Amino acid sequence: MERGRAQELALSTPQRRSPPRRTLSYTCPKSPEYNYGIETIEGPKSGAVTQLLNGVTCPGFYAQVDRKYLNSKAVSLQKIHAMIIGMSKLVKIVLIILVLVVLAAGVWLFFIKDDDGKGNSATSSSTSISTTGKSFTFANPKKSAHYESNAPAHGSILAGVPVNIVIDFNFDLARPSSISIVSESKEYGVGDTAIDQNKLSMRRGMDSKAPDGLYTINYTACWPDGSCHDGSFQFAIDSKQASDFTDLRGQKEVTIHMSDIKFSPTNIRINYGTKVTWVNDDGVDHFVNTDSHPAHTYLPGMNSRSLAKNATYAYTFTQNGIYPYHCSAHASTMSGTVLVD
Ligand SMILES: [Cu+2]
Repeated sequence: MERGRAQELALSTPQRRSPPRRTLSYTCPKSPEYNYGIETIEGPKSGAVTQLLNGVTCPGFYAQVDRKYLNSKAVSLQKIHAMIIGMSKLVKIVLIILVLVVLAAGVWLFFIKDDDGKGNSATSSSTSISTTGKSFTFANPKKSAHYESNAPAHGSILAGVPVNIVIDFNFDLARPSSISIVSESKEYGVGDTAIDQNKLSMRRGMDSKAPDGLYTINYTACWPDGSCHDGSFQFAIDSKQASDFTDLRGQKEVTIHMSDIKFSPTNIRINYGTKVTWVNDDGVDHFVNTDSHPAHTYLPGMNSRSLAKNATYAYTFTQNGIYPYHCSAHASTMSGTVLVD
């Protein structure tokens, strides 16, 4: 330490006691020959500025030390420290609880927001009314990991029994993935669940004599690493809706026009073995694509190529059931249904 100008002060953290104490190590600048050594002062308070030590005064120095002490960050922290130490136990507990409540609220808000984003809440439902006035209440679907779409669509009310249930994913499926089709505790799935060749869809046939009602599809999707995830969705069958379909039964061949961005007639009823031909009357290209969109997996063999103006496409129906389809170029507005019985 350089004598004469040394004004070093080492402030050590006070021990846990009240009032706080400080320890100062200093040298009097005006009388460098006197090293006062270490002195402990009760404080901080400005009243301590002029002290007599060993009978020698060091005017101004105490005031300087005291000001530095009061203005320093160390003092600010010390004040907070002292305040906390000085608090009653009850106040401390209340403060801790307050901090925990704020943290918990933050976490809760974060996860609620996350759930909304996924639309994956199982707590709400929606009600739909069929064309015959029958009402069905559908629970919110539960989407498994890697889920993309399914056919028939969740919440749809069908005029006939689906020929199969298809669920699409964005990851390779593996055994033992499975689909269950249940109405009023009875299983209507037929045969084993099959994984498509591209491994992105799985399907299961359905009992063609399944009655009207609400159906719940519970599925387990498994991946090559052996892990599995569950999901579910619902649809309903109200066969009386078939009376609203254009009845083309008794004809071996029928025609559907693609006109003004619509399938016309939109919903048709035909017999088993009938050949349906679609004709594009519009200036824009159309498609015949089975649901869902854009997977088109309900009945891949029924999907057409792109159909330009005046192009035609034909498909012969050889299985009873309902066939929901759409044009993938106008998926949101251009759809139709074929009912075979
Ligand atoms: Cu189209």
